[in-house]
Amino acid sequence: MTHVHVAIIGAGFSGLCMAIRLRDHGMEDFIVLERAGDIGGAWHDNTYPGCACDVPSALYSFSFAPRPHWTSTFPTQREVADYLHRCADTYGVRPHLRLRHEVLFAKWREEEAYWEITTARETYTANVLIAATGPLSEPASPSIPGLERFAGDVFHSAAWDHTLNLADRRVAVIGTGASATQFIPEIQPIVSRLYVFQRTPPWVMPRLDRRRADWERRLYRRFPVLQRVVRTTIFWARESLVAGLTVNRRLLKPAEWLARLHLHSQVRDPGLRAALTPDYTIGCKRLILSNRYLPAITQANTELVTDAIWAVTPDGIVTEDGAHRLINVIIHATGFEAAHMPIAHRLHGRTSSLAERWNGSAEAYLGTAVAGFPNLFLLLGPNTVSGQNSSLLTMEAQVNYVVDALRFMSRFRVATLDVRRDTQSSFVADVQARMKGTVWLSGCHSWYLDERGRNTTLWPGLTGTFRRRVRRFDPGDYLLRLAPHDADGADLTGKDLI
Ligand code: N01
Repeated sequence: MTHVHVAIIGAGFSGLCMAIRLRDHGMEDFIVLERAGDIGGAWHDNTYPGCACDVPSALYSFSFAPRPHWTSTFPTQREVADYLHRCADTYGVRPHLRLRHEVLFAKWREEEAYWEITTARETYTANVLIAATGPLSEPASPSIPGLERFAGDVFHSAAWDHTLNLADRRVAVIGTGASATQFIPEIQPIVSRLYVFQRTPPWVMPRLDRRRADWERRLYRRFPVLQRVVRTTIFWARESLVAGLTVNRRLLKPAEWLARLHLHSQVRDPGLRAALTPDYTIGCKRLILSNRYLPAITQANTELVTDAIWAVTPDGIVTEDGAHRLINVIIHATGFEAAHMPIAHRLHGRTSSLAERWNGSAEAYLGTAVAGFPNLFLLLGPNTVSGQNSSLLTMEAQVNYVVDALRFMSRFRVATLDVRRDTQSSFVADVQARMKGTVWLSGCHSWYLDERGRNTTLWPGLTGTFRRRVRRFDPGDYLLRLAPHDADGADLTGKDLI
């Protein structure tokens, strides 16, 4: 068994950021365990046609690694993946990567004060475990009666089957979220028939995208401060949405009018328009930015199906009104297990797995630490994702917090850190109290909510507020145990420090 000081699970944005920051602070005794054959996380897995970022490129980079070369306002999946590869090279992370090392099980060993981590290849032990698996790592597929008997092809948008030629096929897309609305305009012109199965219509806003001119990119390269100004401007423009999302929903009305105008200008048929009009407050579910989704739905070879799916037959889909549509390919664009953090089933702390501890509703102090799970840190854990801004900003602040904690541990020879239960409870109570009255709890069903109807995904406030909360690691929030020997060699095993 190999022992390392720190093991990071996941080589997506947050795992790579963590690795880069550890190296910045001279910590080299760590590994990054990644189940895929390459780095990138969600940006490695999601390669569907039209896959792109819906956060402006100026914001979609690490603050310490701005990229002047983005080709447009919203970068494509290929560009983002390429950016991450460059960062891995520039910051010397590659020697730490352990690809195809899916973490199957990790158990906290109390006596040894380390995590024992079983991967698909090897078993490791690590003093500290950092779960950087992200909210969008596990695709969610619908369970529809008869699906297993379907004779055609079936795949999820997050595992696009590029070997399959969709030309002249009869294709069903289940779901109308951010992924579906990006690839539908790409496949609509080539398929013979496209059935879009919509359960809830999304609010769609214009996508203000444009290519960056060469001179612009040269300017950003020459004067990085300009890019920082643009980044800061976009950041604050997005932060200004918080008042409408969390305090006064009337402030969201202008956005709703704009979305209605967009729909009106792109869809002429009143019946189709009605079917595409949401009946919930804008912002309750993730907003869609697209200029091409609605026009694709109006095309002659496309049908928007709003009747619920009843069953799948070997050659098609039957809806509850009894209609049977012949289909060759089914694409699940049904999103991810975001609220459940699937890795929680595999992490076993002092007395239970994280999933058992959470019992259907995730919670963590600062979205980062869970009582009873010593030396475990979560990146982009419960209630950290930004509803209005780039979650990279949240994640970077969390990474700095974890680095602070690790430095504290090594400086004071702390063997274990376990967040205080009451600290965690009062933090969670505060977050959930502030969640009340937000647009995300205004009645729609979304992936932000868990099975108990609690929003355990988003941070209910300004991104800047979260960043301030995690700015400094406070040892008073934790129960600490010292390493076996202090600097003078005295045996301190098991002694509480604070
Ligand atoms: O998934 P979603 P996504 N039967 O959960 C429907 C990020 N992202 O992959 O609304 C029928 O949004 C479901 O219907 P309903 C982004 O944060 C980012 O599209 O629940 N339908 C919905 O329409 C995004 O929010 C980028 O009623 C079913 C759809 O499937 C997140 O990923 C790009 C169903 C799922 O939509 C997820 O997006 C792409 C069922 N059983 C994605 N189950 C960027 O640009 C679900 N649905 C950064």
